[in-house]
Amino acid sequence: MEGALTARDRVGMQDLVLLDAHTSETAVLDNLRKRFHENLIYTYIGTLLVSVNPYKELDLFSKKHMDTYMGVNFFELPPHIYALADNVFRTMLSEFNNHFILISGESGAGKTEASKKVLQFYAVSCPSTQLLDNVRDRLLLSNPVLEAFGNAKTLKNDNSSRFGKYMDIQFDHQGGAVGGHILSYLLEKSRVVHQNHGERNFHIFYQLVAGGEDNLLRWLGLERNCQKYSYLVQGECAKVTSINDKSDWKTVRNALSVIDFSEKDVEHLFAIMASVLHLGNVKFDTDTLGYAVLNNNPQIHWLSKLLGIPAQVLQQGLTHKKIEAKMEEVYSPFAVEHAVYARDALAKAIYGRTFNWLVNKVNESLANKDSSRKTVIGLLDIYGFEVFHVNSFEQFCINYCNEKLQQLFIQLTLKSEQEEYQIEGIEWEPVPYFNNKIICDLVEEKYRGIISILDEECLRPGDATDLTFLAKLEEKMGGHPHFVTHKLADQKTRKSLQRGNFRLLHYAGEVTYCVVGFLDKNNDLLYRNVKEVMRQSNNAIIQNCFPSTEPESKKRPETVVTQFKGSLGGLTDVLLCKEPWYIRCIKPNDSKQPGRLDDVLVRHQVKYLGLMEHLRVRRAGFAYRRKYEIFLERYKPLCPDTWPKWKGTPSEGVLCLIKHLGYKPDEYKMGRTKIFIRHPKTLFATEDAFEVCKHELATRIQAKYKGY
Ligand code: AD9
Ligand code: MG
Repeated sequence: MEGALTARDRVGMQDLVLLDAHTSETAVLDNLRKRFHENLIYTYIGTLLVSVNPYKELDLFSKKHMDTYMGVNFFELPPHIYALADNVFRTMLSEFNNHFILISGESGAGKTEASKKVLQFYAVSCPSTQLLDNVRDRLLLSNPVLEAFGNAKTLKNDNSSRFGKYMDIQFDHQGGAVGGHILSYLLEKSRVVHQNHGERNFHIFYQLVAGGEDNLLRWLGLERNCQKYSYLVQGECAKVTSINDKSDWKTVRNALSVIDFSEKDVEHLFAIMASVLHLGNVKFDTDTLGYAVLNNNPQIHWLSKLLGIPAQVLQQGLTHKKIEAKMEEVYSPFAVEHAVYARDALAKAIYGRTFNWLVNKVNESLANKDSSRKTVIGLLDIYGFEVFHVNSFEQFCINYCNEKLQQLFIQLTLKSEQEEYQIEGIEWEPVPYFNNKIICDLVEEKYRGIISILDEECLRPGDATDLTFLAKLEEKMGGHPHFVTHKLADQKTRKSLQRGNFRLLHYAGEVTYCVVGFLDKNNDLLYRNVKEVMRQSNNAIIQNCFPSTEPESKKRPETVVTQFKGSLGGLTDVLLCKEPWYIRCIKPNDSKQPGRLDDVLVRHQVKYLGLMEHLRVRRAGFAYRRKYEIFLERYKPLCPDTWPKWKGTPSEGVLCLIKHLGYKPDEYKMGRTKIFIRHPKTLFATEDAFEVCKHELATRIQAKYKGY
């Protein structure tokens, strides 16, 4: 019928590789838009999954959907996150190796939701026993717990991850999920004491105040009113329409029980949460000499009760600093400003350390006791790239982390893929791409990068301030193409820059950072005597978090950003020894609205997520490659007349085998050590034939032995 739209016109291609040969960014954008408006949020580029956040519940994630995608060849059904999860799972089972799924995209793009969907798929669909049901529940329920303590409402996302999370799901030989392990990365602790306008503290506080049972709140000395707590009201948005703190409280309480938190653990945990709120309300008076004093402070009473520390000791700890002079200990009083700083530092330390305790506790509960060899699928869900009106040290760390993940993606896909063709002697027209290594180096290069300069200022005694740090940056980085100072702002980005700020041209866009607080946050100092005060606590979690054995070495502890750099390096090592899979998440609009796709915003993401380059490499390249020996070993039963008599090299064997299977010349290429297959379909056909062959063999054997 003339003028009628074909299904393909309407819903676009499900794999971008199938678009016309010289695909433009506009064509990719059009395709994503068409699909988005048909509620088709998933699209492939080969085996990479692109996911556009629908900002509404879609009927795509039922048990029925899981069953549909379980065990079906990847390209047979419409793209789905379950198809990717299933593909990873089956590859792991057949090759008995380790994998990870890198989920990336900016804040609010849907990474955390995606990682939950993958986990749910494994928990529900994998073979299970009664014993494993227990593990499954714990895996699933670790999510609401960690989200309650590690996520918060920001201006970008009502449930924004404020820590990085890498989770290994461990499987046995049969594919049963038998355990898990979580690594967490740099929690944004500053949120405990300060929130920007329109943002909240971590969810758990609001859940406790809204949902905590009357007698619990009474015991904790809390009122059922967030407005009473200075740590909860700075953003002026304690209530969020998309969040039901009361019912979330019930979920979290139930989850804590399932993952082995004893009643005592729970009691101690919430005593700590309440203590943080009381601490925030501690107000200091000034004595006649101008020093901070605490007069009849009701908060001290509650802190003393909940933490099990004498009120006197707490009072002294919050208003004095211990100085060791000539074999003598002297207590020097704080000015109010200092006392407030020490109080906030303590609140952050308590929260941050309790969060780490929580992750360890969850890990104990997920630990698999059986020592036989397991394979794992890792899920990486980290805070996404973010740009606010004012960006500080926290955004600097988060965006640095995103640069590192982008670098990993580039290394594993664009770079290594093209290098492999070269090594294997496959004819190849190189695809150019932007390598963000230059930005990673700008941030982290030894002795010369921003981190080194920041640390140098943090460790320099004397007059180092945020502004001296900035001056050093300007002096040393001024000429760098991705660094902008206020002197050069107009030339490089044509946007002026205020004093006290510097701008980085990140792979995902430019971000202006305000240096105020960089030194303090990076030092993250906690006065030694405050630690000693905490050690007197009879709260078991606090005892665990402030152990008396904590080394008080004379050497300065590593700064926050250097620790973070180290842990990201460790993460890269963990990932590099596994087989990678990718989910690239896209945020359709900035207003969290369903059904709206902002072209400019999405085009920008298509660009910086490297989708075009990935598409070009995929299209020109080969979806599947395997060493000749492995390929031959798996598929030679398909050619029973030739084997086991065959004599020759593995590559000759593979040639003979694929001739037998009828591969056409443009479907494959023979490299030095591997066979490269252009389309997954070719391989899937071979896999299907292999399954049939296995089945026939099994039937024949059964028939043969029937008579016995
Ligand atoms: V951040 O970097 O942690 O700030 P994420 O993790 O990328 O960010 P998140 O997964 O939390 O974003 O998604 C943001 C919100 O979008 C969710 O709270 C949901 O309301 C919404 N969302 C995301 N994915 C889906 C989905 N598949 N279906 C429905 C979704 N809603
Ligand atoms: Mg998230």
